Amino acid sequence: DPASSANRSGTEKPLPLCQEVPPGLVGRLLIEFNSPMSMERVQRENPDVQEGGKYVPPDCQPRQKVAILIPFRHREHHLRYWLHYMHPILRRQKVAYGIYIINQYGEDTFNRAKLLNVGFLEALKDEDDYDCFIFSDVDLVPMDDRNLYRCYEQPRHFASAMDKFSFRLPYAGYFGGVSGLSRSQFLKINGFPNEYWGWGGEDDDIFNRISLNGMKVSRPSGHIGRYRMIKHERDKHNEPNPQRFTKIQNTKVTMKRDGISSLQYQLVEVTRWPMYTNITVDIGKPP
Ligand code: UDH
Ligand code: NGS
Repeated sequence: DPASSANRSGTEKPLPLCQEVPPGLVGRLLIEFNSPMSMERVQRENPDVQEGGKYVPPDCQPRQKVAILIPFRHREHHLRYWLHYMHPILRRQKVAYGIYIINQYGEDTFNRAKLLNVGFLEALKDEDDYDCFIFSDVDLVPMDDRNLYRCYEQPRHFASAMDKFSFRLPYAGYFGGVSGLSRSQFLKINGFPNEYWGWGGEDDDIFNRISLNGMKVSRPSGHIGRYRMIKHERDKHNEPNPQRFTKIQNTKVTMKRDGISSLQYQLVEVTRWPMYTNITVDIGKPP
């Protein structure tokens, strides 16, 4: 029971609520991707992470339970860096969490937002009491642990200052990279669009959904919201989607029918690895 701890006489005493601002944060971090990383090392350095990549603070009662969802295909070397940096950061941030890799089955066109919709439902199937869902690209690591991975009064955009954009927002409505919505915020916007196949625009559609439903994106300051991205070439089967510009003009109409309410997929396999849960899913292909 995470809410209590055994004392010496064998009776249980309740744990205090975790502090709003965790006391063990270190602030600015050195993040680099030069030397190769092994999963053995990640496991050795994170012995307190439970099977499936789950963690509960041992010394206080967490305020939120967070599912972290990563859209994924063929990025194993990025995942090792991500886990290496993120498990210690999340531990210091004092939330209960689970890491879910949503792995697209087959070689058809990639669909980031649809994978994230699958992640939302599958995480809740795994543990029905997640309060908060954080959607992270596998190649993005925060440079400051004061950027707290939890949910806020308004939908959160965490990656407000990425290195590839010279540590600034590329445009005011940018919602890509790392974002987070509470369960009710996510359901209010009917989840994410399923119909963006290939690269681009799905994050803008999500931003539109948030605004059209009367919410306002919140962000950490540029000083705290800094990120390093692992440099990489464009993936195969994730070419820029030529329909993305017209699609983002129509969010107001499409969000009602296209979203978590219309999601269809075939689960292929769920595997609980020591550092994460892998969900392989067949999401089909573009019409
Ligand atoms: N992703 C995968 N596998 C893929 C495609 C995407 O895992 O084949 C996931 C991954 O989590 C990634 C995220 O989807 O971080 C976003 O996709 P992306 O990294 O391709 O998007 P980004 O905008 O890069 O980062 C686009 C290509 C840039 C080419 C630059 C060449 N110098
Ligand atoms: C916009 C894309 C977004 C993308 C952002 C940053 O133009 O999906 O650029 O792209 N929107 C459209 O294409 C409609 S990046 O510099 O990371 O390649 O996230």
